[in-house]
Amino acid sequence: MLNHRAAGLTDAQAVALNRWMLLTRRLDERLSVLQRAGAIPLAVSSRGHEAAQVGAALAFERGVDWWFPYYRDLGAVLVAGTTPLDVMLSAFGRAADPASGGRQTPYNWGDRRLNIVARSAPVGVQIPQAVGAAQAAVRRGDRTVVYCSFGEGAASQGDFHEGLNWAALYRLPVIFLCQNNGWAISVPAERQVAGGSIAARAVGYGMEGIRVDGTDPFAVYAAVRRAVLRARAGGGPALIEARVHRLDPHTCDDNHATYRTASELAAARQQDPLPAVADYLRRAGLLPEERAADLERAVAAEIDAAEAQSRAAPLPRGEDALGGVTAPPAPGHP
Ligand SMILES: Cc1ncc(C[n+]2csc(CCOP(=O)(O)OP(=O)(O)O)c2C)c(N)n1
Repeated sequence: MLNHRAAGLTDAQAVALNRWMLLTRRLDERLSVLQRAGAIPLAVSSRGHEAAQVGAALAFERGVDWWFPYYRDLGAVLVAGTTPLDVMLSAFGRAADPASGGRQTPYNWGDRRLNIVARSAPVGVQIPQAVGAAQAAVRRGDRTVVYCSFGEGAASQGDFHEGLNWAALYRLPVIFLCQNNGWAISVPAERQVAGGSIAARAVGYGMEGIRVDGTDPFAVYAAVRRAVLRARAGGGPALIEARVHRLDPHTCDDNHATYRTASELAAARQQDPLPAVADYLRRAGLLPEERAADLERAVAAEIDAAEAQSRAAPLPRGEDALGGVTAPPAPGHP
């Protein structure tokens, strides 16, 4: 693991990074339990992706930058400002859900207050949208950089190629983060990624491509931070491929034991970023055991409160069911 100071993080920032990763993991686990209990309809696990998501998201500026995350991006949207309560309100389909008022499938993150733009279900559609937002930022003359994230499966879509071409052509401030977990549901990367590397494609577009160990949050932070600073200074986009492991099935509706071997899964679990970062901080003297236990308790309490508040929150009104999901209807339209 890269030394956190070498990555440009203070001790306090490294400790905070670990807290974001833990919050992501524990919230994710709670959502899975709630789904299994029949309390919520869907769980899309981010387990194994936390280091890539949190490390990358911390390199951006809240309130200035724009976010085009994908469904597995729980860690990124938390860092962007989404609270566990917002996540639970969405999971329980409550009216106060900031993404869609409880009317969109959960995990389609969105929040106007935080510049998080809701995506729709086809994979990769957020890529040209993110490029458009970056172009708008340049035209407005503001200093926004855009976070655009997706899996390697989405990188096989036409939207990926169009988006990267346009972003490079106009040197737009957008960072493309490919979280490569080697699987698009049950299809292994070898069967749908030509050339074997997503990052290597960047050369063809004339932008920098970087491959980084997505289980090392400090290495991801350093790589993304450098790209963000360059993009903010007018240096154009970058494509960052973070190699991660998907520790869970694609979603709660999938059983990966039917297409992954026990030995592949066991090897992936050996590279779980959560214990690795906690261990790094403990050895650096930044997270003594009693503080780690306090942190677990505080995170659990935050999640308990979010769940209880969401369970008690009102559902959307039936009269609103046919209204716009992410925007009010255009004039003249119902
Ligand atoms: C255009 C399109 N094709 C297929 C699907 C069905 N689908 C949903 S998620 C997914 C896998 C995408 O894998 P990847 O982009 O690698 O991300 P991961 O889920 O592995 O994080 C697929 C095929 C879809 N939503 N949209």
